[in-house]
Amino acid sequence: MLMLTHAVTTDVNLEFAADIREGLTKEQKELPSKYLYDEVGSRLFEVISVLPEYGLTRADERLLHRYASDIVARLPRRVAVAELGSGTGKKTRWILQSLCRRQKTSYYPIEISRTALAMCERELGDIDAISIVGFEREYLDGLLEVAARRQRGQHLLVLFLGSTIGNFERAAGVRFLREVRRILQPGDFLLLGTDLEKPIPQLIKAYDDALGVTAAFNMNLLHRVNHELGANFVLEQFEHMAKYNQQARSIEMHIRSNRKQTVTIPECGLTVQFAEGETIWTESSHKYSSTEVFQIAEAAGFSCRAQWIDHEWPFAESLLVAQ
Ligand code: AVI
Repeated sequence: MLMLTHAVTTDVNLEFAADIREGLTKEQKELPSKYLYDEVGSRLFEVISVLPEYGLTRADERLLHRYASDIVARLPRRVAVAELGSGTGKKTRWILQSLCRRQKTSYYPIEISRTALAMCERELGDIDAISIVGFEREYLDGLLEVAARRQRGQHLLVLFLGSTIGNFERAAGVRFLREVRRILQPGDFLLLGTDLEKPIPQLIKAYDDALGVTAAFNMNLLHRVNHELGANFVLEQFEHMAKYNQQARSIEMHIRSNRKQTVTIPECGLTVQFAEGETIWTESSHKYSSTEVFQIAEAAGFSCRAQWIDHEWPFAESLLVAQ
């Protein structure tokens, strides 16, 4: 069964304009990374995930493929699956197949990207004994709706894969997991994927690849602002930049102005001045140590039942249980 629950229509453009205005009037200009994922951005991210320099997605998939039955064996009998940010759903197949072999399974992908949600439903719709209901929602709103559909005695397994947690500031990541915990019941599970620390040059290459796909992914934000908010960013006058932040243990993506210039964004009623070399910070990707995940879990009201680590591209899959 395939069903898609669309977002309650809010004026998406108004919210986009307000967020862009807020971000570009800060001292360190910034644009929220969630806006990287329009249709073009979602497709570019798919390409990033197969680049030789970017091992994160392959590591995540390797672990899920290799240990799916191990993970499923640790879950209670009656369990429904919700996924926060399903992407195309490709990496979720192994767990769902393993679960569906032992029971009929409801799968609820929660995604703000309609493109990704549609891709996910196409990708996984062929699994026997699965029912898919997609939610085009922010993560917590979607999870609340999924929890409201929970049947008596049914547990939830929440998947938060691909190290999306890394795109939150560290403290905000814990706060987010606490919110997830608040929606869950004791004994529910969270499978959390986290990218682990690795040498800085390797990280720089992963976020500034030779083909320029990550650069296009990042610059697409300016293209989007031009297209949707009538701005006049000249893309050639900006460039993609990846840098490591030692203190935050994160790799940051920025868009750097290569000259002094002025940009107007009519839909935001905004004129923005850029100095030469000034940047717009568009994303942070935090890297973790495997033991740090236990602490984060505990701080958020979970405890870690099991952890699987990929050593080819250090990455951890941690199965957390709500306390
Ligand atoms: C989705 N997220 C975990 C990716 C990451 O690695 O932080 C997004 C990304 N940005 C650039 N490349 C990939």
